[in-house]
Amino acid sequence: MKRFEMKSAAAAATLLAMGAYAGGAFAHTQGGGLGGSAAAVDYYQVTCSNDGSGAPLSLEAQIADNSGNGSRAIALIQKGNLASNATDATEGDGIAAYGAFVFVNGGAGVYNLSVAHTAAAADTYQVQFHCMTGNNGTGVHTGTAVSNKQNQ
Ligand SMILES: [Ca+2]
Repeated sequence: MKRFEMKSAAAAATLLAMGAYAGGAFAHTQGGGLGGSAAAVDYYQVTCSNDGSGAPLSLEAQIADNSGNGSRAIALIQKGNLASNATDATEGDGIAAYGAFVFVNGGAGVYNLSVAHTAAAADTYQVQFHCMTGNNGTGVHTGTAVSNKQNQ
């Protein structure tokens, strides 16, 4: 377990560096790793607010599963009575190969973003998310902040 944590930290640092390179103010990415338990969940809260670009209407999110090990990483986003589930069609093909964006039209406020996986294996992943001024990820990017609440 200790060994995985060190590898995971190195992977996260690489992901962060690449995220910074890829993108300026619009790059809202979160890299992480899920441990060996199939029940592992990394839980984040993403807060959408008006940063001057406009009031948020939706949060969009997509995930890249960077570990081709038969355990699929998924991202569930939820606010109020609305939820959506992002998956990556091809595991292990690199952090730039994200799955499709999914959307929750929850307006301003706090969205729950949980990353889980389907089997007992060590997975590394990267999630990208943006608060947008239109429904279904349309409009322009607006205030987006993330905090990690659980790291497994
Ligand atoms: Ca995987």
